[in-house]
Amino acid sequence: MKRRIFTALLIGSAAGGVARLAADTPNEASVTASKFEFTPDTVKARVGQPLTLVLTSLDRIHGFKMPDFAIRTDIVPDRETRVTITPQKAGSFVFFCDIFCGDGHEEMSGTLVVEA
Ligand SMILES: [Cu+2]
Repeated sequence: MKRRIFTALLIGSAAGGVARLAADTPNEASVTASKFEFTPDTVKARVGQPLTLVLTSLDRIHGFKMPDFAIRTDIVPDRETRVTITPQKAGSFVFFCDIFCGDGHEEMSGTLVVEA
């Protein structure tokens, strides 16, 4: 019985979260790093809408660099690294791994697609 009430509360607060999205609670996009790719390698965002990238690694430390947003961080295994951006213009912006992680490192990149 107690469990049911708890579940109802959870759903209630989740619905509240959705309502707040329209205001300024960041949307979230999960991106997983592994040798030698980001999954997904395309992330969508909207102009003026905050987006939190939730970065995780499956194997080793990778880097995450997105020069157009002046962002760089490590992505450490077994840890979530969260970065919030608010794009100010539409376009395609590259992100890539900037920690040498092996033979395919140079190919390890992705694109943030910002729509108006
Ligand atoms: Cu790398």
